[in-house]
Amino acid sequence: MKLYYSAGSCSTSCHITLEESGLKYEAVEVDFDNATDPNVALVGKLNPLGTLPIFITDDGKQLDQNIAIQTYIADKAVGKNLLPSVGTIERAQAMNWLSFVCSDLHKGIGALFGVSYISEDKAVQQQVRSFLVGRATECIAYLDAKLAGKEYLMGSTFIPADAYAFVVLGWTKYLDIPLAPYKNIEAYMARVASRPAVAAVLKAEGLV
Ligand SMILES: N[C@@H](CCC(=O)N[C@@H](CS)C(=O)NCC(=O)O)C(=O)O
Repeated sequence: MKLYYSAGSCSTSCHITLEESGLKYEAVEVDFDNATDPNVALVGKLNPLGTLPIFITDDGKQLDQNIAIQTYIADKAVGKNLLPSVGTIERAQAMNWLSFVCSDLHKGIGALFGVSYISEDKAVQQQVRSFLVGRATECIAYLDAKLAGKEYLMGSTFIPADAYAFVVLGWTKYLDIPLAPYKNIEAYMARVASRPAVAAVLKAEGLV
């Protein structure tokens, strides 16, 4: 299995799930800040949308959406309990979290990176930013409330959505959105960061 990732982006969550899985994999860095990195051109060829993650299975099939990649890895990691069994309500709840993180949290927080591309006018940027911060903090506050009394999103078991939420919530430090008011999230971030697989991936991607 091969994962193309860029350090600290949403693809880092697939990297974490791979590391948690204990399966054999190759992680290939794509440096979007370096136009001469041949992997940047390769990404454009493999995925016309130009986005990561890109994941290649052992038999050469491609997946390029976080939810599908994370689910595939978790299902392959038999005995690791990364996702509940297919057909159970717990499975649906874990997928519910993966969907929330992908559609609401990721896109809610991630949209803030695009503010300066919308207009050069600072007043417009400020208006757009406050609109987007409103939506992002709604998702963050929702998550904080849901984490009350829990170690992870599903309770005491770590799931791929935890890897994904951890990575996306980490972007807030670049976006001037303080997490300090969200005590459950603060404790959750430290808890996830202390997992050996997470620490190994942060080190491998040069993020610590
Ligand atoms: N719908 C895709 C979205 C993936 C996505 O937004 N990837 C971002 C990184 S977080 C990306 O590769 N953006 C291109 C860039 O940074 O140039 C998924 O859920 O996997």
